[in-house]
Amino acid sequence: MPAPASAHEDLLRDLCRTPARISPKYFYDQRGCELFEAITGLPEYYPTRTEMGLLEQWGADIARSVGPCRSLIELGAGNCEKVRWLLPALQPQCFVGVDIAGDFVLEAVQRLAQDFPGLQVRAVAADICAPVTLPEDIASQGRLVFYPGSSIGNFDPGHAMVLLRQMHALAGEGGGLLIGIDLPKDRRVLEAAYDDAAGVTAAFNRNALRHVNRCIGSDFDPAQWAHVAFFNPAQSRIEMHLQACEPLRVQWSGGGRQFAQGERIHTENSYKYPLPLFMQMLSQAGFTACTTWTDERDWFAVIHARA
Ligand code: AVJ
Repeated sequence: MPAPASAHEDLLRDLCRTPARISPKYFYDQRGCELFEAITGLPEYYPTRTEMGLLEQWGADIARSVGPCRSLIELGAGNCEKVRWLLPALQPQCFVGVDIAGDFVLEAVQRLAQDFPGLQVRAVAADICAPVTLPEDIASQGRLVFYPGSSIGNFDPGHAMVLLRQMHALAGEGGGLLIGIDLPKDRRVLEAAYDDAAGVTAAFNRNALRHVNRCIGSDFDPAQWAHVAFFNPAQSRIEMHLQACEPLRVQWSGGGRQFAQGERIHTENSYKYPLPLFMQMLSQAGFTACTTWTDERDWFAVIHARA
């Protein structure tokens, strides 16, 4: 699928910067979605497992905090596995899965509809960076926006604030937000989660180059790029980069550039916000009264905030 014109321009501009960067959204082509699914099952990758445990353990409590919920709207829904833990307790009439990988999420909501008879489902193919337009038949009342997985961590704090305000508007009056955030912790735990022994995260990182090749007709050779992941304590974030193993020239339709040996392309940030700071951000975005659930190690938090 060639990227739309403006996305295409963003990508070319990002590749020509120094240091170059590729937006993390380019991870999620079909193969990237599958690799991310594999990451969520890795022994080192604790976030998904920890968050699912919280949803499973506290589902009834979460449902009480949320109250009546007509439509559950998941942003970055992917394979829609997490919401399975919420549906029995929340009992919404309708589930809307929003994801940049449109075909992937469409198949996932169809599986949900089979497993939860009576649940209406919708799939929306959209980049959640822009305000999301929902299908017209989704009532404006009784909305719960669900943004799990700590995906908010992919955006720098200023951009995260913009997105939280958009989620506040999407939830609407009387609605709410249920969001998962990964918390700061021992850097060895963090770094292992983003540089696993089996090399799945490395494959996921390199796969972005294949996706970019299809989008702009470039000739990146993933084998020439090394996976680099480390915790940046000053910014409280994991950074992922691809590092050129040798001097390279990459060509694309209408351009190209040189990369020196060791030069990096920045592919992802994953911010780890301390809980009190994130609570402040929610309140600045217009949310009130929050309930928080954390695991016994305080590694991950699920937060319900009222719009
Ligand atoms: C999907 C953004 C939450 O930051 O942990 C996993 C993506 N990157 N391993 C994360 C990811 C490398 C993930 N999010």
